[in-house]
Amino acid sequence: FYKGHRLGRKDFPSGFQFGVATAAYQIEGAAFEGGRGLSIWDVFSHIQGNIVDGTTGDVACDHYHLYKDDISIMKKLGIDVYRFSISWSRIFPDGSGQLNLEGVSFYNSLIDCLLEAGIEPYVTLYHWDLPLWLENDVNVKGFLTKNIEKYFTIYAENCFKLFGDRVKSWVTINEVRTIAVEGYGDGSKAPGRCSISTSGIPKSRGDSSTEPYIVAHNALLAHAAAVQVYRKTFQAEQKGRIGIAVDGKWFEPYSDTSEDEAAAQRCIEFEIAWILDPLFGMDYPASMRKGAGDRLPKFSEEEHNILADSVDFIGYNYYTAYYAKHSEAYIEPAERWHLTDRLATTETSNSDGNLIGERFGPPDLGWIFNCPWALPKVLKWIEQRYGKQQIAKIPILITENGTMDMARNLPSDVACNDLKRIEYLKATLQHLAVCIKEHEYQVKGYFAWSLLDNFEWNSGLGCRFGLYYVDFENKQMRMACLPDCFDQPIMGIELSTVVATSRVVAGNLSC
Ligand code: GBH
Repeated sequence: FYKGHRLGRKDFPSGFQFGVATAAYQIEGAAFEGGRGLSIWDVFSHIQGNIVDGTTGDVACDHYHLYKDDISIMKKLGIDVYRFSISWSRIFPDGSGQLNLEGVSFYNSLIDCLLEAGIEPYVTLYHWDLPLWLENDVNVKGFLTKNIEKYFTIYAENCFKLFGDRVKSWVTINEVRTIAVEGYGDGSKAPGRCSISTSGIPKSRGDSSTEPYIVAHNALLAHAAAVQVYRKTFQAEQKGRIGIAVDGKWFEPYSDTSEDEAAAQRCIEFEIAWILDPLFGMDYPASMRKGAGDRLPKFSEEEHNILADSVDFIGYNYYTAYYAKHSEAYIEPAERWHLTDRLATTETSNSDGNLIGERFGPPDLGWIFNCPWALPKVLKWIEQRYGKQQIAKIPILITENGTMDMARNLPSDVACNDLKRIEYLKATLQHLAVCIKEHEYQVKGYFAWSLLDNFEWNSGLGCRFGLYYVDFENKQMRMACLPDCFDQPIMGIELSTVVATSRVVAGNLSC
């Protein structure tokens, strides 16, 4: 099947949707324009040492100004759906409760243009850029208190009201796990809280042994509350669907001992099931109750019930796999809580010395080991844990998938002929096509991460994931860099396509 086969839409079920994904802070720029208020990422990215290359999202891809050009290149890609996020602080810049109409009109125009181009919008309400006023409010403290639920619900309700006539697919929160672990566990992402700074970068003090669990709990409840509002007030009339996007790596056992096999299961539970179990009507995984004890919050019966019925679909962001090795070594939990509690370390090679997957770029950089084969394993694991019947009711979408090449910060001609990444995306899609066909997994769509090279959070602008290269030194010029990644007719991109500048392709649209 793989050799010489030209992958196309025919290899996927009818109605399967292809798209690309982005997030507001990573692409929009215009951080201080259009009445936008600050978010925790504006503060975090401006603190020296937080972003590896010292860049910020102040301008990023300047999508705020170039969005029409971007819709033109999306049209060229031939995608069905576009997943983007709304910047909460563009809608509610401060605590006054006043809508920022300039922000509203930006998203109105983006949505209208997409629809005109025949592309369906998939909107993420929260992709990590919490309004600063909510982080600083002592009664809210970002996601550290349950009060975030009230504010998230108000924000979500306004988005449904403003955009729900045209937006039919909503993702509440992107990657509760990453928010919790990287924002409050190791402090590598905003708000950068952790107990002990391992990198020498000053981080705001937090308690990493408890905060990630509290934050994930509050984020789940905020998600469920927003869904309730949608269900009660909007869904019948607007006829849309609402879900969440989760992440979590796949884990293979480090060796074939039963100890390491159990360790791999625990790791999957601490990443994927942590968030999915409550959404499928279960408590947090038993392994987490055991590992974290009283530090893991409990659900009231009401909360449990609300969560159990809070998704129309599950978005899964697939990136990588690791090996898991059993370990009882005590590591100060305040520092490395997630390793200690799950009694396992993560390894990149197994006991035979085999690397889990290839890494692109310099040998010691980047967290992604390219394992296209692991995506079907995750899908199978999800189906086995939650049951075929449940999954038939709650379909899955691959809401992100992609890879970076840390050496790709190169002149555009090299950067635009990124054969390794082309192979990776193709391989992942082939694995997906085969497993959907053979096992009838209910996967309804696939979004490549990302449309453009963008502000890759703490890895900065030098870490490039785009189907389109962005020249950050030269007016954020866009260039097609994966011309053959989706063989026709999947996304309809032509081999010879090199979009010289985004300006050239703009103008196809009348919006
Ligand atoms: C996604 O997160 C995000 O949704 C998206 O915004 C982002 O651009 C994309 O990934 C690419 O990174 O080993 O310390 O470097 C995926 C979840 C976030 C989990 C980064 C691993 C790196 C940890 N991943 N994290 S580290």
